[in-house]
Amino acid sequence: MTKRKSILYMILIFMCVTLMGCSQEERKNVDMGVERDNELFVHFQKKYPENAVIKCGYEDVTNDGAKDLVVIYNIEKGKNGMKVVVGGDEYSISNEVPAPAEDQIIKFKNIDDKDEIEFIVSGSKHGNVGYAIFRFQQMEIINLFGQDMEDCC
Ligand SMILES: [Ca+2]
Ligand SMILES: [Ca+2]
Repeated sequence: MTKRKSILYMILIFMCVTLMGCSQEERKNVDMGVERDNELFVHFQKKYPENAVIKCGYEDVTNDGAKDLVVIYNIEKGKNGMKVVVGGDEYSISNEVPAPAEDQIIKFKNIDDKDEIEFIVSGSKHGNVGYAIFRFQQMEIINLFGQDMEDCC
């Protein structure tokens, strides 16, 4: 009876550990906004190994049919940046713009219903919330409109 019980405990512990491991892994993937084996993601990490990636958005921001990757990453403590990794036959990386320090969200919406899809980035810093609307044109991230971005970046 004790042996059976201890085996049962071991199975229970094993199941708990496995389940916890799974859910943590899933949460990580959801948080990042892209699969970790995404080629554009891997390309960015290889090129900038010193910049830890915080959040990504995977969408065709150049309007050429190939998906691109919007990446928010850490530059130094309390300071984040954003770049676009342009997909297609050859990958290239855009200019850098400031990104929110915490709670980053990247959303895609074609706000003027034409040409490139726009992306809306929001976030906060010490409870100060801000957001900005960007468009990607001529290999540059263009800030179309911002609200309190300086307070959250
Ligand atoms: Ca594209
Ligand atoms: Ca547009």
